[in-house]
Amino acid sequence: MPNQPTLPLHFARQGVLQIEDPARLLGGLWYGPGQFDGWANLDIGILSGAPCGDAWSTGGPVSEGQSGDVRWRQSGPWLFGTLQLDEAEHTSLDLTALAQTAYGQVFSCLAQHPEWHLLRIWNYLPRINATDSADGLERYRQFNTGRQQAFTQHGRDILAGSPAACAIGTATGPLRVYFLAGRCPAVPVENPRQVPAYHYPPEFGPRSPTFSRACLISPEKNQCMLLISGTASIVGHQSMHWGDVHSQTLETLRNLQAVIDAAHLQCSAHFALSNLTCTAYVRHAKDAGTVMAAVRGALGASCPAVQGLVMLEADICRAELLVEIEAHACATGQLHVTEHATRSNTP
Ligand code: 3EB
Repeated sequence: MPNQPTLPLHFARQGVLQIEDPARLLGGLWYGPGQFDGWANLDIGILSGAPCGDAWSTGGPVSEGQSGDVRWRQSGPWLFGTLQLDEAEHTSLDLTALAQTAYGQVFSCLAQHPEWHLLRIWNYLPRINATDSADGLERYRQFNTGRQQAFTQHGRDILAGSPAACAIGTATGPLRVYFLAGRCPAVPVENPRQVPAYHYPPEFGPRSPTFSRACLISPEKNQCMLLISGTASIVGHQSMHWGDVHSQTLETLRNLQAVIDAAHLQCSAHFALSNLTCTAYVRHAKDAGTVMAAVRGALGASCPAVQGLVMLEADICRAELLVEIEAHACATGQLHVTEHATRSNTP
C-alpha cells in the first residue's frame, strides 16, 4: 500500500519494571498506582493483579515535544500524545467546552505533522454518568458534544473514518486523552450487530459519539494490527441484559467476534478472539470474578486473551452497562486497500 511505514509499530503488555529503557518508548498507558516518569500514568483501580501497562514502541529513535497541553512522542511515522485538562483549573469551561478544547489541542498538535491520522484514542473522564450540570445533561453526553464539535471544526471525519476509541469513567482526576496517530490512514471497521456509534439516535444525546468500532492498520510490511474500540453489551443501539453482568460479558464477546469477522473482510490476516490483548473495564469491583468466569468459560482458561486479561475498575458510558472490553492484536497479512485507506483524513 502507499506510504508503507518505515519503522514498525509494536505493543507489549508488561509490568513497569520490565521496561528496559523508557526513553525508547513511543508511549503507553499504565494502570494501577505508581508513577512512570510522570507521563501516561493512569491511576485507575486494577482488579487483576500487579500494576501493568500497555507499551507502544517502534525500536527506533524517539523525539518528543509539547504542543499546548499535549505532550507527544514521535518515532518514524508514529506519534503518541497525552493530554490532561483539570476542570478545577478551567472553571470557566463546562465539560462540553473542555472536551472541545482538549480535542482542539489534539488536532492542533497533529496539524504540525501534516497528513497525520488519528488511529486510536483513549478518553478518561471523571464522573462520566453524573447529571449534575445546569442543563442536566449526562457528562458523557456533554463530552460527546464537545468532541464532535472539535472534529467538525478541524475538518475531520465524524462518520466513517473516525478513529477507534474508548470513553471511560474515573472517580476523580482530570479529563485525560491519550492518542495514537500515524502517517497512514486506518481502515475503519464497523460491527454489523451494532448501529455505528456515529449514527446513534438522539435518545443517546444531542451529538453522537465520534468513533469507529475498530481500526485496521499495517504496522509493518505484511502485518496487520487491529485496534478494537471499547465494546459493550449493545445490540443495534440498545443496551442488553440490564443488571446481568454475566450476560453482558457474553454479549460483549459476541460483539468482539463480530468486529473480528468484519475486519477479516478488509485484510488477509487472521485474528482470533482467544489471542487478543484485552482490557476489561468493570463498573463494580465485586463483579470482577463474574466477568473473569464468563470470559474463561467462553474462551478457555489457557488462551492468551484470558491469561493476559487486565481488569480495571471504571465506569462505562451508559449507566446500565456494567462491563466494557477493548482489545488489540497483530497478525501476519495485508490490508485490502479500500477507498478509506487511500483517502486523506486531513482538511
Ligand atoms: C458503545 O458502544 C459503548 O465515546 O469514545 C465505546 C467505545 C463506548 C468508545 C466513545 C464509547 C466510546 O457505545 C461506549
